[in-house]
Amino acid sequence: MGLLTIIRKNKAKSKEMRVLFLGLDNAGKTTILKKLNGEDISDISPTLGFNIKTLIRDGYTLNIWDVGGQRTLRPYWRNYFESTDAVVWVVDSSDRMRMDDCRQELSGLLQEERLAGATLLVFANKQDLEGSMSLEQIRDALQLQSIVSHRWIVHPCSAFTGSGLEDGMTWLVEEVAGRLYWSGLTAITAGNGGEVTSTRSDEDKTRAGEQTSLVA
Ligand SMILES: Nc1nc2c(ncn2[C@@H]2O[C@H](COP(=O)(O)OP(=O)(O)OP(=O)(O)O)[C@@H](O)[C@H]2O)c(=O)[nH]1
Ligand SMILES: [Mg+2]
Repeated sequence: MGLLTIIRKNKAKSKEMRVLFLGLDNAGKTTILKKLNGEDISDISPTLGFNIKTLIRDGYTLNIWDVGGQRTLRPYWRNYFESTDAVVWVVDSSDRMRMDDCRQELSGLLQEERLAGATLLVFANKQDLEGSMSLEQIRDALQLQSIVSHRWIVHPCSAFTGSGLEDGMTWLVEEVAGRLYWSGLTAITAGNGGEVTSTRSDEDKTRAGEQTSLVA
């Protein structure tokens, strides 16, 4: 029995996934996680270390690490890379000024060897804010289409309204499960491009007045 088969069998038994929530400070990582967990989101402070949350989705246990994104804390991100199945990169879609910083940090992250196999979900958060960047603008600003090393998706959401959160996580779980547990059935090749989806609420769509679905 090959090593990969043994790893898959063990993973299949536990049905666990390790997910890392990263992104610049103020992006909304902690708020998203609290919203997903049904907690109060009215009083959230910047994360100075990390939070761990366990969510159950589609029969899988997601062990989620939410690490503070302030510049001085970013060098510590690497302490959390080991055995990561998926990275959720959270973006403040209204923070145009720091989009280039955001691109650089993501680009550096994707070069990490220990994250080589990880699936990437980009959450374009704060879509409830007037003037937030569209999915296409975020895809272009972060140069997502040049990513060939990871399977990725960019997904709109709002931690405030909750829109898009569950859809994004559903994609993530299916994607990781397909790769880790059912790879014999689902052929997913690293580097085969990504997708831009839009599942914004009708209200958001109306406000944005733009296209609602795009596949790259
Ligand atoms: N309007 C709006 N504000 C949001 C949303 N999500 C988060 N925020 C606000 O953005 C601020 C930062 O949210 P956090 O969840 O602390 O951000 P973070 O990414 O965890 O930040 P660090 O812990 O510093 O890395 C808070 O004031 C939140 O209330 C959203 O979807 N819409
Ligand atoms: Mg936080």
